[in-house]
Amino acid sequence: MKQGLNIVILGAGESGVGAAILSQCKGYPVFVSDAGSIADHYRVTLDQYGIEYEELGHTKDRILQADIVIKSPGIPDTIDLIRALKHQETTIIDELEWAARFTKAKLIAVTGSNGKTTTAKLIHHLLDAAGFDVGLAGNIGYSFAKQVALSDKAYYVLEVSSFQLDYLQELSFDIAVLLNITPDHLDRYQNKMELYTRSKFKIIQKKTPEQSFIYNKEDANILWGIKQICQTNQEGFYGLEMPKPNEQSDLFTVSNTTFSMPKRDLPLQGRHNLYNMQVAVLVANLLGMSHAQILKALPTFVNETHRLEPVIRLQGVSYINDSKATNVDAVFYALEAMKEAVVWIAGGVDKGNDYSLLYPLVKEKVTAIVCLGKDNSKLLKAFEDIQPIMIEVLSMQEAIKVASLYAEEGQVVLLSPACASFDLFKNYKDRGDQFKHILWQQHKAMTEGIEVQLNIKLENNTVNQKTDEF
Ligand code: UMA
Repeated sequence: MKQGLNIVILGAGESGVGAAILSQCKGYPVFVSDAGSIADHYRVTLDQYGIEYEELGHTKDRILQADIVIKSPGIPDTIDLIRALKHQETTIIDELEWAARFTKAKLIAVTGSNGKTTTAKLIHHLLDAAGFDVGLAGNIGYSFAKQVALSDKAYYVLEVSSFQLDYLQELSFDIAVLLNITPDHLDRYQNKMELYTRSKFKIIQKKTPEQSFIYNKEDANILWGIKQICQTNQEGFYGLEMPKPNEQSDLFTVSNTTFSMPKRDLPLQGRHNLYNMQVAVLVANLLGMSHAQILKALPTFVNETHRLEPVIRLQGVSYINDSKATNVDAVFYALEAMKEAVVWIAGGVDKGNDYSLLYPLVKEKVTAIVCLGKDNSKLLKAFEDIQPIMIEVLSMQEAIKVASLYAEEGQVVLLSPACASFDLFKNYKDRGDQFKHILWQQHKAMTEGIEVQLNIKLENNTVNQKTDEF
């Protein structure tokens, strides 16, 4: 064991257990503390590695002895223990920062309010298809620390949430991507966009001139951040822009590169995805992938479920699962992408949403709103003047039943909640899976002879079931 560095890990979920394995493998004495009960599979792992831990409470005295505390991202800053650690100036870092100390890999970090998972996966897919030794980690899949400990790679694509960014200190990324900044998680940032924006900008706080920064050059919050927060010159900055809504060209092009390909060969639809694909191509280009390699790899990308996922057509009505849309901006792009009239299933736990951005699209496209949440008061108030048909429900079963009553042939039922899910569901995946499962049961129950298109992929992902988007 290495002497002299007393490491305490707070939280024994994916992040904490990964950090504990890495610390143990590198010879550091480590103690894991969890306020709740530790999930069985994580407890087994801690036992296997002989890592000391406690659960059902944090022993404050012991934790305050730590030289370094590695804090799981889901633990709020406001708990007493974190306040006490900060008060005595104990170093608190995120698992990403800890893991990065033990790898020589090139790091590509992707953050933003929307599109991070898709973009991180796109970049990973392009590099992987071209034969790079590349891992995908961060706010997705197995923790970065665990991968560094057990199967280190030459490159990592890291999806990075603002909770993870909050505790970055020295870490910088070879390529940092800031996709967009729109209101999200404001409950964690005292309802202040400035604090949330500052958190996002930590992604380049230690950037060197050789490192690259890709950002949306039309995003007002990002432009504010570049002006107010960036201290240094703008070497290695690459601004991209979202294609315009009326953009007619059949060609997909990426500025800062000479890459182009026919839009019909692209794997994803929607303006927001054109932007995400531009970012991924630019990253691949910066890392030396040839146009021929990108041309070959991009069309074979398969997106995750729960993102504008067409599920089924029943009696002429199309059902679309966009359960991952847990903020207003994501719903904006979902509604924008709809060509037909929409019965919109929304609601859940509001994260400080300002729904006014959606008013024009709701006026234009939405024929009824099904409010699926325990407390729908904010949603009801926001839309009462523009949509007279609003029905409150308390289960997915009811939501589908009501939506199908209001949806007419040729229309769409869109589950795109703009809210977190944990009032009625385990997480957004559970919410989307229930939507798909009920539709599938309905289809089975229906008599033969009705035209049905099926596309159901139920997930069975035991690792990192997102607790939710907060
Ligand atoms: N806990 C304490 N003390 C507390 C509060 C919680 O010990 O005061 C314990 C809980 O009992 C639990 C553990 O902390 O056992 C959970 O920690 P966590 O919530 O940080 O969850 P992890 O399993 O470690 O997963 C975290 C990220 N979770 C969050 O940010 C909420 C995962 O992102 C990430 O993939 C993982 O680290 C990787 O290392 C998930 C997520 O939902 C997918 N992210 C949010 C989002 O996408 O919107 C930000």
